[in-house]
Amino acid sequence: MVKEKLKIIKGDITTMAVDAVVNAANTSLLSGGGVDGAIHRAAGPELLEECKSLNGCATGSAKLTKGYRLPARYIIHAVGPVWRGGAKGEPQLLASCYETCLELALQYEIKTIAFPAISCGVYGYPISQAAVIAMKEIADFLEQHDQIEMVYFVCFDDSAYDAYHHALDSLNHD
Ligand code: AR6
Repeated sequence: MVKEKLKIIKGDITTMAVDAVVNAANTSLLSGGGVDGAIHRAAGPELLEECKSLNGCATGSAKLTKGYRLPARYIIHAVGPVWRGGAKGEPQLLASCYETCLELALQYEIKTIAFPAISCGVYGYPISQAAVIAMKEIADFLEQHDQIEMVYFVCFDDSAYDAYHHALDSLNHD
């Protein structure tokens, strides 16, 4: 029952006591605004030190660090695409972000993971379209791998919360 493992909540991802929280980072991995800034502030300066050693990250991919002062054990830094109208590979790149995060989760024996709406802030990806991609990628992955027990979609605003519920309702999974 994949749908039972998908939880949409409102809140601040930095407070989530899960095995891993996902960050919406940029290719430098050296922190920025939005959820990235919030995660770096909450995790403390050691996080930036580890990020400096990673040599950045390609768009559509992700890299893992420790969680430092966060309740979460790990942080998976994912780099989503900047929205340029939708015909520049944005859907594939966004899907690839989610997939890479989930592959890393498998590798690090992560059972609970929380995602923000990657690319839906500064990067301008329309939340209704991004939510469908996120839900589908995650549901398909959970169908194939039963290690992950719970996935949280952490929404900072009502539009994300509504978009995820809509995407969940239209999912072709139990
Ligand atoms: N908890 C959960 N969600 C949050 C939080 C939070 N504490 N703060 C913001 N959001 P954004 P992007 C939501 O802009 O679009 C950074 O500067 C926010 O409402 O953080 O992928 C990076 O360094 C939105 O729905 O990420 C990159 O340069 C979502 O998180 C760039 O922004 C993502 O918004 C990445 O842009």
